[in-house]
Amino acid sequence: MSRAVLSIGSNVGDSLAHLQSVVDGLGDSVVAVSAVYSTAPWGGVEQQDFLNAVLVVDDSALDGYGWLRRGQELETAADRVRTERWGPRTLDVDVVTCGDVRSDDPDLILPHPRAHERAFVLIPWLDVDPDAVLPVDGASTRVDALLALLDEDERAGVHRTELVLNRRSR
Ligand code: PH2
Ligand code: MG
Ligand code: MG
Repeated sequence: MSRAVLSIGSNVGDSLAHLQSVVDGLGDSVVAVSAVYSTAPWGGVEQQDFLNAVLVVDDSALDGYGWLRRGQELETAADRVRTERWGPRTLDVDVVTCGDVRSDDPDLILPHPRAHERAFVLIPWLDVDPDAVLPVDGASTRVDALLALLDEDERAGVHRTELVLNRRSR
């Protein structure tokens, strides 16, 4: 079994459709889908707000690299162009955690090294797993506690929307 937490985001084109393409593309592997959030851009690049969501996914055939590859395939299918770091994008699929795997491979650092700083990851994650835990600097920490440590400004930039990602019936 390989259960992973994915953060998905978009701020170019039909962002809801791009997020939905991930849910559709991962099909039966999708275990849980958060609400969709409108989020202020993180990282200092002036750009449009994002739509963000978090998925819990499970597939015994995929390890962390497998999830990374599936995410990159979905980004390519959404015509993702790699330009500016932390800049605008049609679709971003990031592996936040993959079970208890820790990796310092620059191509796939696990857990995601900046997830704990990002309200746009932590808030939707709590939707799908209110007891979620994230190792930070080697110490397992509750995600709700990490969220409470963030600046109020960071949390205030994340707004739940009425938009919904649909899991197709099986
Ligand atoms: N992704 C980035 C950079 N900044 N900001 C928000 N709000 N949401 C994102 O998904 C995001 C971002 C690069 O991956
Ligand atoms: Mg990202
Ligand atoms: Mg990414």
